[in-house]
Amino acid sequence: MIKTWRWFGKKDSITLDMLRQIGVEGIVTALYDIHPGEVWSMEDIDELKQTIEAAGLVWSVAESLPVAEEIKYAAHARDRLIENYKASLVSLGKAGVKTICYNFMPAIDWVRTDLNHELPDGTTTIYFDKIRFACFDCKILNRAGAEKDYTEEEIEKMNQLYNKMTTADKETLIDTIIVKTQGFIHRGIPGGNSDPVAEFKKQLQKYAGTNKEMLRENLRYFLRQVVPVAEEHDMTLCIHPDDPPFPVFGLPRIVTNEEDIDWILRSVSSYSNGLALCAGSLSAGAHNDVPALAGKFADRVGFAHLRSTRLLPGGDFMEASHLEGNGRLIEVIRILERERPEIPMRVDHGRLMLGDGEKNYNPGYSFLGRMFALAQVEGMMAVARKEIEENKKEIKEI
Ligand code: DNO
Repeated sequence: MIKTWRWFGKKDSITLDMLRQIGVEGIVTALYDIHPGEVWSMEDIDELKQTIEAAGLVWSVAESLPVAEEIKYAAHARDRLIENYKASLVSLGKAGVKTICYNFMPAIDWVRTDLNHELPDGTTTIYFDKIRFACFDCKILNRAGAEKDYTEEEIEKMNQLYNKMTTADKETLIDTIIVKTQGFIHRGIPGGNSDPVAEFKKQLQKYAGTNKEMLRENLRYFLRQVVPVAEEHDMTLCIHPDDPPFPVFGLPRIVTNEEDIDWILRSVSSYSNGLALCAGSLSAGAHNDVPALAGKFADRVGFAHLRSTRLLPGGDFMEASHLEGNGRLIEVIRILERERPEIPMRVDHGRLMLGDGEKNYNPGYSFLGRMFALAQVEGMMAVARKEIEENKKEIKEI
């Protein structure tokens, strides 16, 4: 697979020159200043492409070309916004950026409750704590009916924790769940960050009455219009799984397991309707066997996110080392190196280590932590390639 790296544009303190030195081959990036729903102009795309190429690299993947919320909840404006999406796709296609990653998570992208969870070795990682999450959901957000989503035991633990939380703890939790993590990927939660909790509530309300079937239909409606454009320009649209792959905030989720992925890939049967196999997101669901998913959907995987999570008691999970955890990356890599050696892959969510913490990197997107993970993944890729070669030799000899 092609070794790519998520780079946050010229504002990123990690430079393209640094990436070339560590063996990165392709860049995964986006026009971060453009609001979801607005058209990516040819001029802006070209400028970014030239910056990347001047550093001796290529722009491999646009991640994300975000899908406007109005498309997800089927507002009147969706047709106009889908036209905008198509226009951005055409320009990306003309610029030679052929792999597009997007998600269809309502209202919120990835969710974590702690961005600096300390590990015994002194590094830190990102963490999802179910009880802390329940504090945000039931007490801070005060979502109607939220308590129904938790067991009695969980509610009791939540009350205990909430009573101990200081105002600063509550602010940090708000910042972690809906400001910081959402801020650097899609310019924050829609509506702005002046009163994030109020804005987020408004956003959730837009989905009142939208169930799983309806959300699926809204995705199909979108795909039926954009996939033909992608086909025409020889592009692959890769849907990113929901992170975490289980319901949050009472919102429907449609990219959580084998059945969901199967439904999506069949809903518009085209190689341009593909999957971003995020081993990390899928691994946070105990129901998912990630290597089995990689095997089953290999021919439709257009992009891979390589990371892994460790599932903990009580519904918590955290990022595991890339060599461990429920993502079982070595097995995933063996399959993808055999079936899809031409696709881009990137490591995702490295730990903070050796001074990364002082650098103000985006959560999950450290330099040294990700570089370390990339080295581990490269090692696994080298083993997988060697095995494939040996296997070919053996077959010839027979
Ligand atoms: C989190 C990322 C996601 C991903 C988008 C793709 O770290 O993997 O934000 O980029 O969901 O649309």
